[in-house]
Formats: sequence, structure tokens, C-alpha cells
Amino acid sequence: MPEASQPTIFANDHGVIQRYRNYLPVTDNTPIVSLSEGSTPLIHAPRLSARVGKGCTVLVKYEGLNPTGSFKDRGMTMAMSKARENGSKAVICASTGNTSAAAAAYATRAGMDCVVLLPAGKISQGKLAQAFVYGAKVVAIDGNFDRALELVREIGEMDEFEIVNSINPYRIEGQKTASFEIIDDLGDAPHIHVLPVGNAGNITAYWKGYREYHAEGKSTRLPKMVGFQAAGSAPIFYNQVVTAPETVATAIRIGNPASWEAANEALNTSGGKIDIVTDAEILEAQGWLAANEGIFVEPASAASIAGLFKCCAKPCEGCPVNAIEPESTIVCTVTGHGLKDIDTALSARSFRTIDAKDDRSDILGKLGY
Ligand code: AN7
Repeated sequence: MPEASQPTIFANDHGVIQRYRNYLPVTDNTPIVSLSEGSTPLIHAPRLSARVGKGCTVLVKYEGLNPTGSFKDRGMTMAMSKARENGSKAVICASTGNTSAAAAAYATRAGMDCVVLLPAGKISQGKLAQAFVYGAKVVAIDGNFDRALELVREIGEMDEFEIVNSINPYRIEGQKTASFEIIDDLGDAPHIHVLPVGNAGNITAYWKGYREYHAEGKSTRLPKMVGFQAAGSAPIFYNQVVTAPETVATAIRIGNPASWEAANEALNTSGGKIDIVTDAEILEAQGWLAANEGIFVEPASAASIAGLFKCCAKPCEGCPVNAIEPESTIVCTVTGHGLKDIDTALSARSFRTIDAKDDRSDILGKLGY
């Protein structure tokens, strides 16, 4: 049994383990480490739907509203609860930023030490601030994410550390709950699910969730899984390791994804596809979503929206999005909050304040009223 000092579920905790514990590998002896993650909104996007046309309905699964601002919290509540159950004292992960933010927060909840390995200079300030403020030991390495993950695999062999990257299967278990929520909200699975792909854990997790709920009779269909990588970091699309990945979407600046095979399985068995979007398309979609739907997401998350635009603008052969029936339901996961990376958001566009005197008529004059 957990010690009294260990975190446990409280009556007002509505985290994903509480909500979906019958579908997760937890027992009464698992001390639940939670920040009430999950249950994020599935937001109807009327302008996005109109842009797609064909009478389709597009909904946005806004994962930026998780406690640390990204979908990583779903996996981290599971990974950290199991690490606690196993008596681990410290966790370690490599990260492009969001995993480290979530690991740092949940490790603190669990009373464990947290070490994060980051590619130096390639983490957004918001995410770096989170790792520091939540109390992680932050190591910036002279190498990219893929190298950091290699090192974590090596260091993680020591008994002292539990790895909480998505190579930890409990991460995938936690993240699959997003599919459950979508089906619970819609009453069925969507026809198409669109999401950004980096290390490919999330597309793997969604597909697992959709299949499990379908097997339980909770949905009548399985969606086509459609993933988008940044053009400069697209190993799955090109079917080749990218040794020097580059993209403005630093969260998905990954050249050798850990869940590569599982992602291909999801893409193939669902009848979906993987494609690429350029940095310019990503930034355009980020601005468009904020200005047209009121949803501000980080650049990596905007890859799913950019991808949907690409599919609609220029039909390509065999594309499941082009082949969709009219009136289809499409869900786009937007994985992280826009406030994670305001430097990119601000530098991508020429925003200017309207400077005025502290005077009512000057303000109104400058505004043109
Ligand atoms: C906002 O934090 O890999 O394909 O180390 O932060 O499951 O890797 C982040 C990935 C998409 C890609 N959107 O998901 C990390 C990390 C955002 C992300 C992805 C990430 P995966």
C-alpha cells in the first residue's frame, strides 16, 4: 500500500487515471501522481470547417490546456505513478521542451528528482522556464534531441534512474486517453484524425486508444490517422534518418523518432498517411488559427492545421483527406499552448503597438474612431 505521504487521488481530482483507470495498467497499490490533466476541450472550428468545405466538421482537440500546457501531461501522470510504485527516486528524459516541462512538474508532485537533457539553444524560453521553475536539473547538451535520447537510454540503464521518455510504455498508455475523450465527446470516432509527428509517440498512442475503444464497442469506426512532420525534420516521410533536423517548430525537431515503426503501423493499418509542411506553412497556420478561431498554439501544433490546409488546397493522389466523404468529421490535435514560445510567434509577424498619449481623444484618433 502507498505510504500516507505519497500522492493519492483526491475526490476533486479528475486526471486521466481517475477517469480511465479501467483502461490503464494501474492497481489499488499504484500511488497516483496527477495534476488533474486531460479532459481538454474538443472545440468546434467553424471557419476551419468552412475552409475544408464539403460540409465537413473540423474540431480542435486543444491539448495546450493541460496543466503544463501540452499533451505530455497525459503520459507523465502514468509514467510517474508507475515510477513511484516501483520505488524510483529519480527520473530522466531527453526533450525538445514539453516532455521536460511535464516531467519536471510531475516529478515534483511525486517527490522525485528530475534530470532533463536538452539540445542547447533549441528549447523555447517558456519550456526552459518551466523545467527550471518546477525544479528539474537541467542539462543542455552540445547535440540535438536524437543524441540526447541516445544518452538518456545509456544513463537510464543505471538503477538510479527511470526513463520517462515515450520509450517508457506507460507514457503511451497515458496519452491514449485523448482518443477516449474524443470518442466520449463525439459519440463515435472521427473519420480523420490529424496530428503533428515528432518522436511519433503520440500518433502511436492515439491509434492504440482508438483501437481499444473500438474493440470495446465505444465507436463504430476507426479514423484514418494523418500525421505531419516539419519539412526539415521529416524522417518518417522520407523513410530515412535525418542527421541534422531543422525547423522553426523546435518541439518536432527530431530526426530519428523512437516510435517510428509503431507510427508506420498506425499510418498503414488506419489507411492514413504522413506528409510534410514547411516552416512558412506552419507559421501561417499558427497565425490563422489564432486570428480566425481564437486558438493560440505553438508552432509544432500548428503543423496539423497547416497540413489540413495543404491537403485541401492541392489534392494529391491517394490522399485520404481528399478522398473523404462529404459531411465527414475531422479532429486536429493541437499539442501545445501558444504561450510556450512567444519569441517565435512575435518574430514571425510584424506586430506593432499603436503608441498614444495617455489621452482619450489621442487614443481614439489613433484607432480611427
Ligand atoms: C507541442 O517534448 O518530443 O510525435 O521532447 O512538444 O509524440 O513526439 C515533443 C513533441 C508535437 C510531437 N507537438 O509528438 C519533447 C517532444 C508538440 C510537442 C510533438 C511534440 P511526438
